[in-house]
Amino acid sequence: MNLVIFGPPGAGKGTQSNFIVEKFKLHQLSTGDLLRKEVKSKSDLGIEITSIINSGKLVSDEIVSKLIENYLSNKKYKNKLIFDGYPRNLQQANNLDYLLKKNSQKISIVLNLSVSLETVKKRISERKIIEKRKDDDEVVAIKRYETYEKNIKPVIDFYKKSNLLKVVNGEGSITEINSEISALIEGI
Ligand code: B4P
Repeated sequence: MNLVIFGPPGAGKGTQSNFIVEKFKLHQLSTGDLLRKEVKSKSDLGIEITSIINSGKLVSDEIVSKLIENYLSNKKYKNKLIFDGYPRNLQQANNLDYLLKKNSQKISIVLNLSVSLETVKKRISERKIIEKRKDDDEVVAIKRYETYEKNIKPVIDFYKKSNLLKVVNGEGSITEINSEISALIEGI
């Protein structure tokens, strides 16, 4: 089973993906984490994307697509992937569809983790104290939320058409959301 989880930055995608990895023995593919790893390694790509991430904008579709394809073409992860934070816009949704077909795979469920801007601001300010991420600044967090909202609507419509979309209330406690997601996956 492959699964997509999306929601604004700070919605709890990473938190819930960790739970799904443990319970359903899948592999998490977080585009945010992969991009942050590149930044940390100070590779040419990392240097190129540092200012993009720190300003709250999206990294180019081409760069993210290359990162995704490395996983989809790897037999070790076949039908075992959680796409965390990908797709983020319609072009990425079409690209994922293309790459899945090319690698004889499909998506079984799409989880839309829905949270308000107020909740995002609160969680990101708390995380900043612990993790000290440069993009966890309130002004950047608002920009990230707006970028997300602007791009995600066509993605939601895309997955509604294929009947894969499930909206999850991301405002609850971590364990409440764990239970809701478990029930949805077990119901496939
Ligand atoms: P992301 O990686 O998506 O952002 P994130 O802030 O890590 O979000 P996540 O939802 O995983 O939050 P977490 O579980 O940590 O994006 C970062 C940047 O990368 C983007 O702005 C963009 O530039 C770039 N990017 C990523 N994907 C891209 C793509 N496909 N294309 C182009 N660019 C892309 O949860 C947040 C905090 O809340 C944690 O501290 C957690 O402990 C807490 N929390 C979680 N759930 C909670 C709950 N239910 N109650 C209370 N606290 C909770």
